[in-house]
Amino acid sequence: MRLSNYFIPTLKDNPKDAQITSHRFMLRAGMIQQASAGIYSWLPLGLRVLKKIEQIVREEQNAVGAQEILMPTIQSADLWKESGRYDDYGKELLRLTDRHGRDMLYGPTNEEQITEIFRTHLKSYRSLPLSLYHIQWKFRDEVRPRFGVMRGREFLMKDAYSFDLNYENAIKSYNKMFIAYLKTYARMGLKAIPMAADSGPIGGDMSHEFIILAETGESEVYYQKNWFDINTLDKDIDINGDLQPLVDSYLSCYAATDEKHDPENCPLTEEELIATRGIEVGHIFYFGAKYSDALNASVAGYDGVENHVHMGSYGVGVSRLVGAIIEASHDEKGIVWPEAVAPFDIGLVNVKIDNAKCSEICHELYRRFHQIGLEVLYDDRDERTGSKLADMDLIGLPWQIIVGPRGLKSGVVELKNRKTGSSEELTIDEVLGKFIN
Ligand code: P5A
Repeated sequence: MRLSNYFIPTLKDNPKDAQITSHRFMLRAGMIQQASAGIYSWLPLGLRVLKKIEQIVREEQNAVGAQEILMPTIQSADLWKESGRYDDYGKELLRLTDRHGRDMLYGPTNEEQITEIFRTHLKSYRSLPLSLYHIQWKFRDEVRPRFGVMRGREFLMKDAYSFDLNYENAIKSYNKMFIAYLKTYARMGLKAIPMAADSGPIGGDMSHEFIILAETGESEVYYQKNWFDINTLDKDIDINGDLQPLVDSYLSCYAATDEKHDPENCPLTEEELIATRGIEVGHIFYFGAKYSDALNASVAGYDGVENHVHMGSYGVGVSRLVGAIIEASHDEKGIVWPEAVAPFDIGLVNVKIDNAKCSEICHELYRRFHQIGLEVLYDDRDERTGSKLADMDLIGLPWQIIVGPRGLKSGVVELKNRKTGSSEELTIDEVLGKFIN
């Protein structure tokens, strides 16, 4: 992509109303634009990151056998009246009336809608276990939308729903998601701690939030000091094996959100406990037959007797993750994208666009990287070098290649690693070699 005609409306100065780093950098890097309170348009650079995150989430859901569907954003209020949540959900639920006077709502979550799909089609235990998910916009009329995409009113969520015949099988489905979540966040370069949490308006008596540690997080959290030494994620977990011992080993390490943390009964000494803040990037729930009872979703069991299915639901804050990753990975100059979610792999800076040699080398590098499937953002703008380099640091692509006339005289370009800041002078072949191998 050529920066000269790519739509990245970067800002030189800090926007006044952005209180936290990720919000500031997202606005300054031209990733999003506020449409109204807590509602954002995603501009090209922001949308690229959102799509990369979405794809990682999708791959890890598929890997545990969940099947992708797409439910609508607008739902009929009737189902919510059946479940009882139409009255319970309160002012966060955006209620609408269509031209026929029918009550509708913009979905804040989809437990009712999915239960309706299930009860229409599935009647036998032979269809179980079943997990379905979608990645869809949600709306919650939050009292205090803030921190940009972190607490929006409209936000993108991956929500999965599991259906099982009994408690034992439902816990197996829960454990699969538990491990899938740890893998998902690790792929994005994040260290997420699963923490005992309150289940709130979703319900049920077992739920875990996945928390990224960050001073700017909205949640107060408590965890065992050596948590990260004890818990390392093995890449080759057999997802179809018995996951209970693994999940138990995670959960045996103390970690709780403030709703669940009880200082009186905490098993740790003051030295062993860390009290800090975190960002909730996911939340999983087991709520048994709460919705299947209310909406009468049942299957015939092995003995022919009807059972209300046991359900769980599993949320990932996809749009929140864009902000959370920036909170976890930035410096004073800008964003430092982990490679897996970076909007482009390489930023190519042409220091002097009116120098024929510089442009020729840039074009050649651009073409060769494209051939090997790497995404390059090519800064071919007629701007001062200083401001081009500052923009590249702000945008935060993992690698920068800086092509200037002085280096080319001795046949080299500069390759800079955004994360470490280290840079080396390499010939064109050497640079290509770094990425091809
Ligand atoms: C689980 C999936 C649910 O809604 N029903 C379907 C369950 N859970 S949850 O905890 O309420 O939300 C799941 C994740 O969505 C993100 N999130 C938000 N992101 C941005 N702005 C918001 N206002 C917002 N509210 C929730 C969080 O990451 C949360 O863990």
